[in-house]
Amino acid sequence: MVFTYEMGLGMTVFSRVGNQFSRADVQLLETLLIAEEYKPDILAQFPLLQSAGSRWGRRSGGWCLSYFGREHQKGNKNSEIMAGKPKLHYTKGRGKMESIRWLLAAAGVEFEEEFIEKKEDLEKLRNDGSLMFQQVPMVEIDGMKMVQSRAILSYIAAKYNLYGKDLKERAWIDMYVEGTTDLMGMIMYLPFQPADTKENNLALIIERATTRYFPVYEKALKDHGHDYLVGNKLSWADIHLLEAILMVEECKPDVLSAFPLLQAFKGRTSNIPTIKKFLQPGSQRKPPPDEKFIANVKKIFNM
Ligand SMILES: N[C@@H](CCC(=O)N[C@@H](CS)C(=O)NCC(=O)O)C(=O)O
Repeated sequence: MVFTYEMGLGMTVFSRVGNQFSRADVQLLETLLIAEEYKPDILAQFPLLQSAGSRWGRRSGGWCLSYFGREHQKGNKNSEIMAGKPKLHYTKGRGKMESIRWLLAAAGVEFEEEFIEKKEDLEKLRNDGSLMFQQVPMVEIDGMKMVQSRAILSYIAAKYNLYGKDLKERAWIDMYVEGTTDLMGMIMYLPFQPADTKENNLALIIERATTRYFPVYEKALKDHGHDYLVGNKLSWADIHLLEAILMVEECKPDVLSAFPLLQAFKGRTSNIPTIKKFLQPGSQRKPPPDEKFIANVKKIFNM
C-alpha cells in the first residue's frame, strides 16, 4: 500500500489532485507517522515518501497523490468529451458496489459491468495496474479508474447534482450517508460470520436499525416536514436510505412499523421513475447473497 503513494509522488503530471496540499496529504502523513511508530524503518525503500515531510513546508514540491497514470492522463482530454458509460468492476453481488449501482441508476446513468467471477479475474486487474490498492470496487469513469467506494460515490453524487447546494448541505448528506453505510455494513458482513453468532448479530442489526438509525431519519423528516432528507430535494442521502431500508426489510419485513414517515418516504422514493426501474426485476440491482455466492467470494478474496 505504501508503494502506491510512492508511485503517486513519483509522477510528474498532477492534474488530478492538483499540485497542491490537500486532505489526502494530511492523512497520508498521519498514516506514515503511525506506521513508523510500529516499525521505525518502514519507509526505508520509499525515498519520495521520506522526503515528502520536508516538502510539506513548501506546499509545492509535488505533494500529490495520483494513480491515474500517464497513459490515462494523456487520454483525459478526449475521455472527458467521449466519455462512454461508466464500467463497474466487481463480483456479481452486492457488497461494496451495490450502493454505486443504486446511485448511478437513481441518477439515470446507464452503466456497464465486468464481473469478477474467479480469482484470476481479480489477479488480472491487479496485474494490469488497474487497482490502486489491489482492491475492488473499481469504476472506470471519465477517463479515471476510480477505487475506494466512498470516493466513487462522492464523485458520482457531485457530478449528478445529488450532493447538496453548499458545504453545509453536503455535510448533512455525508452524516446521513455514513449512518446508513454503518447499518448496511452490519448486514453486508452477516453472511461471513460464524453460524453460531448469526442469530445474535441479526438481532443486533434490528435493534440498531430501530433504536439508533431509523429514529434519526424519521425525526429529520418530521422536523422539516419535507419529502427528502436534505434541502427539500432528492440527494444521495435519500437514495442511500432507501437502499438501507430495503436491506433491513429483507431481514425483518415489518421493521418500519413504528416509523410512519419512513414508510411514506419509502413509498415516495421507490416511485421516482429511475429508482422504480431499478427496483424492477431484470435490472442491474443484485439479489441478497446465497451460500454458493458467499463461498465463491471467499475464494476470490482469499477470506
Ligand atoms: N475501503 C475500500 C475497501 C475495498 C475492499 O475491502 N474490497 C474488497 C472486496 S469487497 C477487496 O478487494 N479485497 C481484497 C483485498 O483486500 O486484498 C472501499 O470502500 O472500496
